[in-house]
Amino acid sequence: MINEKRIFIAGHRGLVGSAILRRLRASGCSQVITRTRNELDLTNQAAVNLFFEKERPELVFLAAARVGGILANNIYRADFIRDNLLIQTNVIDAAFRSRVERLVFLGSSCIYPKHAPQPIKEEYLLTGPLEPTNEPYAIAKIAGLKMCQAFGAQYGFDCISIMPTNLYGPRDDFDLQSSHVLAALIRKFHEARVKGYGQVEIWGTGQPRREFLYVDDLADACIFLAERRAEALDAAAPDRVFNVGVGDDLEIRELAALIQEVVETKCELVFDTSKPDGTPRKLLDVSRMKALGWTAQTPLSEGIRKTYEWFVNNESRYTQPDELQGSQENRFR
Ligand code: GFB
Repeated sequence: MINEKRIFIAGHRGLVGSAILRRLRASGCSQVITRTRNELDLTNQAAVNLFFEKERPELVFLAAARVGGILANNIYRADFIRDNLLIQTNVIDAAFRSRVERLVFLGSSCIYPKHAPQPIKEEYLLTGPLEPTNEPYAIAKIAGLKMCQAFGAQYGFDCISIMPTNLYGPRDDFDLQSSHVLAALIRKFHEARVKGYGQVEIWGTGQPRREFLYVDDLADACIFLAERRAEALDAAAPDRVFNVGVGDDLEIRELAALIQEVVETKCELVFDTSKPDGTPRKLLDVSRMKALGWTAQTPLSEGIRKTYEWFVNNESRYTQPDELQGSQENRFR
């Protein structure tokens, strides 16, 4: 049980980190360590080393990352590869040096080849070219996963790499330039309803298929894996990589219809095909998690409803300039 451990969540203000924090607090963890970006810059190696030497966490969830949707990945290519390589290298190395007992690294399903057979098994990693729009981000995440495996092989450092499918939920990024599709469409349909717009713009053809996981389910999977014994993890995944998804996907145009229903707005969908589609399909094979006894619990329509509710209650953050909107903080998980 991890309740007694000193746990550091890197990236506790982001979508994933905040869900892990909620989940740990709910299960009575009393020694959770967090730092804002102002308190600890994870791209600064000396500061990260000092933090680990002083705080000596026993378990680390590495959920800090520069993240974004298809457009942000494609535009800020240098920032995505640099910041993610720096953050994860500093944290993994410092965790190893300060004798952290276990580190859980958060990756992404975009590490797999663009045209991987579906559903995507963990073994398909590095078997083909990546999707160009997010190649720098994917390369950084692959490096993180490989670093975890290498530290495990050479030094026996206990790491788990989790590859979640497309995520959504409370504290998602609703800035239309940097967000992922689900949050973007919630905002677009909501604004259409409130302002009476007759049309909503959908990027691309609407035909790509995506799988969506509610972030609290991912947090549950992270803690489920963090609590498993090393032998059980090795037996289930000798490479220590675990896909986490729901096992089901849908077309972007179907997602749009679902969100439209939740937001209760009627308007025409206009497809902007000057925007990229990205990878045609990205459905994860989740048999490793299933074999361990874990499955996602939140149906998509319920997750969308909860996320929409959160958005409405926190809308002012996204519609007025404040400390979140447009700042780097919101784009770091
Ligand atoms: O969620 P999304 O940005 O990321 O886009 P990816 C998914 C699909 O939705 C793409 C379409 O085909 C988009 O063109 N889409 C339609 C929209 N309307 C919109 C919109 O208003 N906003 C956005 N953002 N998309 C990201 C990667 O890929 O997925 C990251 O770039 C990461 O590296 C993340 O892996 C999970 O699924 O295409």
